[in-house]
Amino acid sequence: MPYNRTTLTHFLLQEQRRLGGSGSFTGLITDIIFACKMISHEVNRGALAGNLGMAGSENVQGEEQKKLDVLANDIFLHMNALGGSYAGMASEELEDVHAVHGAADGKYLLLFDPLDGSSNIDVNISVGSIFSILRLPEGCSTINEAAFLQKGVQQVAAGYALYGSSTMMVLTTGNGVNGFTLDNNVGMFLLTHPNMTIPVETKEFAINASRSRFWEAPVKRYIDECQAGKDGPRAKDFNMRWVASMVAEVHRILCRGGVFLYPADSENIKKGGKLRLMYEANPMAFLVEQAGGAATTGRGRMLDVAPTHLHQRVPVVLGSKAEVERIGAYHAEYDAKA
Ligand code: AHM
Ligand code: MG
Repeated sequence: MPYNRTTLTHFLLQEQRRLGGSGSFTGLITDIIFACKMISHEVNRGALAGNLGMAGSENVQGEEQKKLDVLANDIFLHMNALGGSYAGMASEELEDVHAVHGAADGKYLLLFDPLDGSSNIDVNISVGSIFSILRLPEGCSTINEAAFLQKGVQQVAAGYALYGSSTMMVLTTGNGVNGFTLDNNVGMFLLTHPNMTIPVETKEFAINASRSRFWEAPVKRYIDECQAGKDGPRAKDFNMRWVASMVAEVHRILCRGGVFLYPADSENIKKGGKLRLMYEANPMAFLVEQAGGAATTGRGRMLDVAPTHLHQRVPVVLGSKAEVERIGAYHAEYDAKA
């Protein structure tokens, strides 16, 4: 067993020393680590613990909640209130923001999707937790929605836990991206994927092709060109993946490149898109940029989107830089002609 590896806690302490500041990444991340270990355990026990199936309730988005959605949300809320770093939290599963009682000194805000990709829970396919950390705005004394409405560029840290064939925590504090694998025997995340970097070029795309009849022309053009392979304008064959778990898709892209699209289409545009800006798109965009990739809405950098509401949805295009830029150019060409 490789006990010469760096633990996530030691990695955070090193980062803190390197930055020389008084900010405590360890304090901010420690409770997230606990929460994700607990969720990993519950996901892993699955049917044995009676964790599969529906909870019989709906979240703010009108989506039916799974038992594990509710359990993961409760774990995140409980664990992250304990350390006192967070003055407030917001979750995909909660309509309103959650003020942390007794955390008057909390200087940060935590946003999370406690269990993303939950359509995969009952069929034992990878799911994950996504989190984004913001500073509590200067002088803010009331924890309300306005306090959370900050652009993605203002994130202090972001990451995800992937509950896959192994459990991993992938994290950025604005200084690259590092991946840690949970060693269940000792209950610690160990550094296994230092300096994760997305290759600039790729031959792999991910999109829910069942929605192709709703796509806008630039998205259709991009996918058609990929599918035309060697004989088409790209002059190379592309492969396709769709896990329907954004965490798993982003993890694959961080490991071997690729591009992921959940674009606005003629159906989902009524809601602004499918994925949520504050606790899905922004943290993933921060990670992807820190790994040398790019993340946009198709029409502008994701991290520059000015949020208007907590559960706002956005179109998402992220991954290998050259592909994301190409998709952006196709949108710009199309818009210029419109
Ligand atoms: P969720 O937060 O309700 O699980 O929804 C988000 C998920 C993403 O992980 C994934 O990319 C997408 O929804 C899959 O959507 P679809 O069911 O259209 O394939
Ligand atoms: Mg989600």
